Amino acid sequence: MPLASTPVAIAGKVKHDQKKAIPGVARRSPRLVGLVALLALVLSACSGSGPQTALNPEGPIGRTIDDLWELVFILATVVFVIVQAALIYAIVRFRARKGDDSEPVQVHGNTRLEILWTIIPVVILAAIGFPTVRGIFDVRAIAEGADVLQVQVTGHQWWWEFEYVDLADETGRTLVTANELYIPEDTEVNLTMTSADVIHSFWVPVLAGKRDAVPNRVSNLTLIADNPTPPDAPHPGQCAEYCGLAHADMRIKVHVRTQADFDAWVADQLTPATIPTEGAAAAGYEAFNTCVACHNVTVMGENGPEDIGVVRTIEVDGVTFTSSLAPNLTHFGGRDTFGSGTFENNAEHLAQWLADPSELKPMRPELNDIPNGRILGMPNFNLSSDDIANLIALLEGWE
Ligand code: HEC
Ligand SMILES: [Cu+2]
Repeated sequence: MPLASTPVAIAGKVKHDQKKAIPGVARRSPRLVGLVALLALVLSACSGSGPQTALNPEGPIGRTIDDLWELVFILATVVFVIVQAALIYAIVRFRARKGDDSEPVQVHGNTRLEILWTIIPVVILAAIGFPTVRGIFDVRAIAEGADVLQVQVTGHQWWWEFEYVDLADETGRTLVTANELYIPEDTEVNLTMTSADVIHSFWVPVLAGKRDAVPNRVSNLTLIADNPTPPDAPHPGQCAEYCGLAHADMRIKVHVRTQADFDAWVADQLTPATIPTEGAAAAGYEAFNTCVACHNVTVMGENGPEDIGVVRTIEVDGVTFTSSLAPNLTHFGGRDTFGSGTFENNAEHLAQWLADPSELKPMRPELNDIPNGRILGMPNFNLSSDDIANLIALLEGWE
């Protein structure tokens, strides 16, 4: 907003003062001034660095889409310039002159012209149409094969759940995480998606186009990333289908890693959390009793890994999706962000979250319907400041 409002403010000022201060152009053509102001407003949208852009693709699928856009843009620009030049030439060259009322040459029914201006658009549309159709097939192809990383995605109001269905520990527990997706570089990743509630849309512009995640349906999207991302700069994305109150805060971070780093991340994620035995974290673990009504955590129990909390699934078109009530917190401390990629994961934000979640991210927990698996946000549990501090110690320790 601040970017966009500046040129308008300046333009407004010019308009008010123009009668006294600026003779010439501004007085004679206030419309021209308006037009320049509008252009400045539109162009100001192009300034600054927007990492969430489809114009700097970071993988072959994003590039296919960007190449198509560029082709259309170049052709459209050429057509625009030629048509405008011809138009301006005709206006100037054939304008009515004083004392000359002779009828111009009439070209109606000129077969050669008719054929020419039919063939030229056909060629232009074919030049756009063929690569577009091929691009649609390329982008829609579902990645298959043993080398493909399979990730199941469940969209929730207002966060994303990821399950790496082929990556499991020795007990068969699969890797489940939320909002921050890790993928290896240069690898085909097949997202198999659905939604637990309303229609969402998975969109990470530098990697691929948008694809809806629809309740009771399965959809697929392929991601391929060229290079690892810096630790503090994952590829940003967000839900691209309006899905209610916190739609704007339903973001995605995609961390791309080398294969070795990815394998290390997987091994770490498949390690259960430890049950703290002393200090603030141990007290936090007591308070955590309330939390497992919705959240799941895999801890190392006496007889090996066990879940505190409930693992919920839904079946869609023969595919079983993990569909939890709330994000898995087993490795919460290792996430950079929370609240679906919206808040930096630090003690200050966590304290705010635990004190009043809806104050930080607008949600509707009063509509929660846990028995039917429908959740519209995390309630305020009126936790004491001691409980909050202890829970923070617990969660930040679960890296
Ligand atoms: C009624 C269900 C419910 C209960 C009980 C619950 N939460 Fe949540 N919690 C949620 C939901 C839903 C979200 C996801 C909100 C979002 O981002 O849209 C969430 C998100 C979180 C997150 C952020 C996770 C992330 O990666 O984005 C943390 C941390 C968290 N809860 C901690 C707790 C703690 C600690 C307790 C216990 C005091 C608790 N929650 C109890 C529903 C619940
Ligand atoms: Cu959404």
